[in-house]
Amino acid sequence: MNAIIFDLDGVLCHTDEYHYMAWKAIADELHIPFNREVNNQLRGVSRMESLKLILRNSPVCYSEQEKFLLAEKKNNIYRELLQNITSKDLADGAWTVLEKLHAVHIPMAIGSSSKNTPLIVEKLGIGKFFDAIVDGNQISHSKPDPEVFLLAAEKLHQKPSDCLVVEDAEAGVKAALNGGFLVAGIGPAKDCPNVNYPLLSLSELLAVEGHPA
Ligand code: B16
Ligand code: MG
Repeated sequence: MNAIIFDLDGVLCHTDEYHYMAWKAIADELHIPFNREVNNQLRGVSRMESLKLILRNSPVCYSEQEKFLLAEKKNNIYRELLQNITSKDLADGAWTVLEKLHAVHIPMAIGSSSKNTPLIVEKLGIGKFFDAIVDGNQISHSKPDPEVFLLAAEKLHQKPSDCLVVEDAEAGVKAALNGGFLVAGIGPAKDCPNVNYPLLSLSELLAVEGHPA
């Protein structure tokens, strides 16, 4: 393994909780049942795909224009919640792990479905650790398509089989496996089928086999 590609929401930070709060506000307004279990199915899935999954539980048929406005409304609530995040909102151990891997010159990238990645990275102050950042603004196919990770590997000048993807979502694990990457699963993705490294914490990355840190 030569390089590491990190998912963002749910791996490096817990903005997944803010996604939940924003979608819950929209679902409540539309009287659609929504809970953390449904929210977990949205991990790693693009904004519009997430909305489609939520609207499956509604008897109402929404036009494309209405769906666009609902997604925009959700994003405005989400971005409002993001305004106050700082490096304190990083996942446990994330800063130390990034600092240590950076110090030993492991090429690192972010591979996220989120179009809000630039704002989140800036608020967390972690941009300096990464050689490449690929997000929802640069891709046409969302996870489980491997596009986001393939582009990240290309930017790192690495073959997929030489990169380890760190993911918290089933869609993300599938994307990585579909692209021929090694995968470390954390949180809900720890128990996904075919994960190469189930992680209880990010710091376990420092002990991954073939890793020079
Ligand atoms: P946005 P990741 C994903 O980020 C989130 O897990 C998912 O819940 C969200 O719908 C998606 O980004 C799109 O986010 O609305 O900000 O563009 O886990 O791939 O880093
Ligand atoms: Mg994620």
